[in-house]
Amino acid sequence: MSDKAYALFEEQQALRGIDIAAVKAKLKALKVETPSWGYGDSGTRFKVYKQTGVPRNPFEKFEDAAQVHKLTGVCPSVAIHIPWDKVDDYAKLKQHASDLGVSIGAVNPNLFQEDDYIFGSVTNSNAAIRRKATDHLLECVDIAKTVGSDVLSLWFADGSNYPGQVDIRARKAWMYESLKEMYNAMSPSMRMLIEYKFYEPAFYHTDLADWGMAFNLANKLGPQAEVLVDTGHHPQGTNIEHIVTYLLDENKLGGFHFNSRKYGDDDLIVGSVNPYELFLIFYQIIDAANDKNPQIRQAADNIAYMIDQSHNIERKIPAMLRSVLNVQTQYAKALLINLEEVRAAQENQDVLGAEDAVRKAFEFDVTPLLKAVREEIGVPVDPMKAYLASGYDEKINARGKGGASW
Ligand code: LRH
Ligand code: MN
Ligand code: MN
Repeated sequence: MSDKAYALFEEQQALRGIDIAAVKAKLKALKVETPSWGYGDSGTRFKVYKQTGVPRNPFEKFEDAAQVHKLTGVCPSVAIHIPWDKVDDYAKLKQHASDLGVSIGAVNPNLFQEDDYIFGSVTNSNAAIRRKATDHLLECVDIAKTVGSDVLSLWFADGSNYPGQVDIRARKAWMYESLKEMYNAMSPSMRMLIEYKFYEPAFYHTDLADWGMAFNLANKLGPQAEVLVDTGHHPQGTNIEHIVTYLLDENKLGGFHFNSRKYGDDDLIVGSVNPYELFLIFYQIIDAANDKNPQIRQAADNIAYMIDQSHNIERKIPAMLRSVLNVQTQYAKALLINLEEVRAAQENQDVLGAEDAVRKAFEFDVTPLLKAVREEIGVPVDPMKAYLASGYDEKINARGKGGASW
């Protein structure tokens, strides 16, 4: 890295009233969880592509995830999805993770993989299937206890394809009943993050279709239930940063599933299509983290940042690295917003001044800053380059084809 580039950057930011030491501390504190399924084979409803070198089991998924952490220093935990990551001995998986320098993060129950759930899981009109689904949720609470995870991430594919197909109100009650049972089984340090999606795989109605429904459910369940915002789960044009801000202010923003999209739930590399949206999300979070009210500040510091992507056509590990670097870049840019300048413009009802105060932070090149931070935490200044030069991507080809799907 050129020290000159960084010196110039620091000087430029100091002149704008930005405390670079504070910005660096924030960047070092940002942690991004990667998903086990992002290392496996995936595809569309038309085809799952089989790549060479894909992990054959959850243990190998952790080995790949550990590479991402080793090179970036900011991905110390890995989300698991059960039964995609089902193993006989979860304590062994926990030990394996810890030997690799990472830990098990969010535990995601999976209630969309079996034929039994064709008409729904926790909202199925058949009580026996609802029981089975709820038992799986309880099993996941136990797994979380075994692996020492405090986060349970819930997403339901439940919904219907045609008007009149189901009793929407009955299903709403069943959803609550099931989640309440799970909620009661959680230990006090655990959080239940409730994810929503407006459509897919159900095309007429989805039982948890938007943030309002997830928010209402979380409120009814109690303080340990919060909302999970997956950036790909909204209708086109939705102001996601507004939803984020609203939830933060209500102390109900649990976390994110970051990914990028152009059309539907595309699960593309985060920040690849819409970096400004990601930047604006971070702007709102940073603004809340600087609020006068300590409760809002605490809410902003307690967000679980997770990636949720499917790398259908990309090499998995470089795709994950790219994602993490993109998140860091947009967070770094948002940290350069002079919040006092924004506030002053807002007070003067200076529309263009306020917009300018936000936008101009986006326009800085934060490469020298990120390189300096990486140097300080002892990881390669260019993690992608380091990975490609490491030989790991060639080494894993020995696994052959036919690894785990998702
Ligand atoms: C659903 C979803 C949810 C699942 C994951 C694999 O679209 O975003 O988070 O758990 O994808
Ligand atoms: Mn998701
Ligand atoms: Mn999704």
